[in-house]
Amino acid sequence: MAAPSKSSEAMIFYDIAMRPPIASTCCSPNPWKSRMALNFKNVAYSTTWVPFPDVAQVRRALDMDACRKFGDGTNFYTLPILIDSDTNSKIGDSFDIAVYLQTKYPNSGSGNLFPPQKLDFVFDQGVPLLIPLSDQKESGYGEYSQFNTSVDEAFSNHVGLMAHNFPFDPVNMEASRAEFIRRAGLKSWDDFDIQGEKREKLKESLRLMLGDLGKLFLRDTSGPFLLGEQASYADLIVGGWLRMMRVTLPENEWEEVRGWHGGIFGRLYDGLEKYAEVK
Ligand SMILES: N[C@@H](CCC(=O)N[C@@H](CS)C(=O)NCC(=O)O)C(=O)O
Repeated sequence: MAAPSKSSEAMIFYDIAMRPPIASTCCSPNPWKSRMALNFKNVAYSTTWVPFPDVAQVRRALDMDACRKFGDGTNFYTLPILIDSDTNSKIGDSFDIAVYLQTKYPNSGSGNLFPPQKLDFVFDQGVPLLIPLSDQKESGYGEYSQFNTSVDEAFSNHVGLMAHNFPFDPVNMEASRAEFIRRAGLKSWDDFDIQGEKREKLKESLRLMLGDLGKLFLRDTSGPFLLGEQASYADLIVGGWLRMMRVTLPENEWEEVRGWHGGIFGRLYDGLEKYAEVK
């Protein structure tokens, strides 16, 4: 693996802090995509952990525009952000971060994040999302960008299974929950607790969606990744959501998910462990 250059040590990666121990509770899918991309490229960086209620303020203080909007059109300030003082770059979207890393470090670490491949996963059975996704931008990696949007949409349609278990830090739990309640237009935190028949239905929908997504992983079964033994950013995109599910689903359900469809997603999760170090 290529050794990180001295200048790259200046990179700072911003993620959302959950309750201690942070390294095992962090569960935001988009920051996870970037963490795995940084580790894939084997570049040096440090993480700045931002308390959930401070995300907007931190992003604005860095003089960065929002890359996402709420349903009512107001700005939704998000992480991850990557700051590279070496090139005077501030990047505030996980897909842009992956493209930036690929451009700056084309051959480092595990190699190309964007090897050519067909990523024809379409998710079209969902309901409109409570918070719309970011618009896609021209990146030169259209197939990956489309896949990122489809995967985000597919998993976002199932966050109802995960929200109630969000591991907020006790120091800001009340404010964090209040913000979730406000966004969802609900009355209390208990309203996020989906149980019984409604939960089983949503779980079945998740299982079917993963079955469709899993078909792409059956084209090359020589390894856990879409291209067999060679990981790419597409695997990291799915892996970010697997990380969220591992932390926020009840343990027995996470074990079920790992085993669905012949264990495709359990194997993917395990295969990505080598890029999952929290630094
Ligand atoms: N398109 C953006 C979306 C980023 C995003 O939605 N980040 C979420 C975490 S996964 C966030 O920062 N949420 C802050 C909040 O909910 O207040 C990206 O890929 O970076």
